[in-house]
Amino acid sequence: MGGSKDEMNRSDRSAIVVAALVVIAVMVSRFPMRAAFTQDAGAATNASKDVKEIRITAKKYEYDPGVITVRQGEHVRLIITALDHDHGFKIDAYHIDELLKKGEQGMIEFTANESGTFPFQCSHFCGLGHKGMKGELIVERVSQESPEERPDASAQFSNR
Ligand SMILES: [Cu+2]
Repeated sequence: MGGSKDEMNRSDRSAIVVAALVVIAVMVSRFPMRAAFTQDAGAATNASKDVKEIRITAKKYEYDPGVITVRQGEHVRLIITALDHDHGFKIDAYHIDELLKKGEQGMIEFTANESGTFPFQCSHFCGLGHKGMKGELIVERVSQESPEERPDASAQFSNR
C-alpha cells in the first residue's frame, strides 16, 4: 500500500502547514496593524482638510477641463500637467500665476473665498494660439443659511 511513504508525506506537509501558519501569524500581528493605522490617518486628514482636488491637462491651446466648478469657501487643489510644451496658469482674481513645466505635475492650492466666474489663461508663451488658451473658474455662491433655516427665510419673504 505504501502507507509509510504517505505518512511521511503527511507529516512533512503538516510541518510545512505549521511553519506557514506561524509565518502568517507573525505577518498578521505586524503588518496589517500598521496598514490600518496609516489608512485611518490618511482618511482623517482628507476629511478634516476637505480639499477639492481637480486634475487638469494643458496642451496647445487648451485646458481640459476648460471649465472648473467649485463651491465658495472650498479649499481647491489643482493638479495641472502640461503635456506638450511648457505652459502657464494664471487666475488674476486669485493672484495665481504658475509656470507649468512640460511633463511635470504642477500643484496650485487656494481657498475659493470669492464667488463668481473668473477667467484663467496661459501665462507662458507657447506658440501662435497662446493668447487663446483660456478657461473659466466658476465659484458657486454658497448661501449662509443652512438648509433647515431656508423654509423660515422664504416664509418671511412671503409675509411681506
Ligand atoms: Cu501659452
